Parts: sequence; structure tokens; C-alpha cells
Amino acid sequence: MLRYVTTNEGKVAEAREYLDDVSALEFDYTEIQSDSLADIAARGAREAHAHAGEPVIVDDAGLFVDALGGFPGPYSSYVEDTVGIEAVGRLAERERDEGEDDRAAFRCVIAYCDGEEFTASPDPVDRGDRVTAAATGPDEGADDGSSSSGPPVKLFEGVVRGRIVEPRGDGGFGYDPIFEHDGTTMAEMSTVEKNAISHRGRALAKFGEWYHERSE
Ligand code: ITT
Ligand code: NA
Repeated sequence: MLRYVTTNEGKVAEAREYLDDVSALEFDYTEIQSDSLADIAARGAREAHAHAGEPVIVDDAGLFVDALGGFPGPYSSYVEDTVGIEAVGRLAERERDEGEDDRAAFRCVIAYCDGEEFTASPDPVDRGDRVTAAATGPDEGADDGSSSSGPPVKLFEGVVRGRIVEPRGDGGFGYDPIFEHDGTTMAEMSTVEKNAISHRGRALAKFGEWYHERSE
């Protein structure tokens, strides 16, 4: 059994399209203060695995608005809970009125930990859309534990680029209503449509491929 350690049901719903044996586990792991989604997710996965004793994934995600220097980024959850997504939309709109562009990216890093080492093998994951964003640290691959100790963690990253717009749609969750990709906000998409283009869908596709091979 694979446990998705999250309080966000929307994440688990999206994961079900890629993983048939996944279930949510509510465990309040420490979200470290870091600019790196990968560090946050990796540490969370180690802590959650130590707690659960089962294979776990932790996913840390954020919205990075170009004209706002990447804000709210790793602080997306805090910003949503305090000022709300509309306030981020208004900040981006103000920048747009001053001639800045309205581009943004959603990033997601999935960290997997089952307490075991990972065998070095020819990379089973298609690296065709490998992302090398400094903002989130390493792309998928076993991390080297340099920034923390504990069992190894395998990381998978996904990114989608889009534009910040006035809120539209009532699907999805979080910042989906203000994030437009190819003319449609993510809140106007079905789960299947969102997964096909989203940061989490891309990370889940890479993870699912690797995980299925690992469990064979
Ligand atoms: P857990 O930490 O319990 O998994 P969370 O919702 O806090 O749940 P994150 O820290 O990864 O998850 O999310 C950071 C913020 O980004 C939070 O405000 C989310 O609503 C938002 N977010 C994450 N993924 C998103 C997505 O696919 N679409 C829209 N907003 C998203
Ligand atoms: Na979180």
C-alpha cells in the first residue's frame, strides 16, 4: 500500500489516475522553512515514512509568479490561507498594468521514501522534459542526503507554465481559478484534463512509471 501524505483531497484525487493502490494519510510532518520544494518534500517524506512504516509520497507544490519574483512560491499555502488567491491575482494584475507580463509557473515535487536504498539502474524515467529549475533544486533522482540524514528519497518534479488571470471555474483547488493554460483556467478543467498538462500530473506520470517498475 502506498500512502499519499497530505491533507489535500484534491491531490489524492489527481493521483488516483496514475496509481491504483494509493490512499491518503493525514500526518502533520514538519514543513521546514526553505526556498526549495524538493527539500521540503524530501524531509517530509523521511519523517512520514518513519511514522507510517509504509511506502509514502509527500508532494510539495507552489505557484511562482514571474513578475513577483517567484512569489508566493514555497509559501503558497501560507499566502492562500492568509490573504487568499484573489489577492495574489490582484498583485499580478497591478504588475501587468505597469507593463510586466502575467506569466507564472506551477511547480510540484513528489518525494518517495520506503526506507530502502535505490538500486542504481539505467534511468527508467523519460528525461525528455527534464526540468532544471533552480527554484526547486534537483529534478527526479535519488537525492544524496546532503542536506539531511535518513533513508534515501527519490524525487520527481513537474512544471507547467501559464498566465495569471481573473478567477474562473469551480473545479480543482487552491490557485486553479487564477491560473490559465492555453486559454483555460485549471479550475475549468476536469481532473483528467488538468492532469494531462499540470505540474502534478507530470510529476505523477514520472513517478508512476518508476514506481510500477520498482514494484514488479
Ligand atoms: P499538503 O501540504 O497537506 O499536501 P497543501 O494544500 O498545503 O496540502 P502544498 O503545500 O503542496 O499542499 O500546496 C501549496 C499551495 O499551493 C496550497 O495553497 C495549494 O492550494 C496550492 N496548490 C498546490 N497544488 C495546486 C494545484 O494543483 N492547483 C492549485 N493550487 C495548488
Ligand atoms: Na503543504
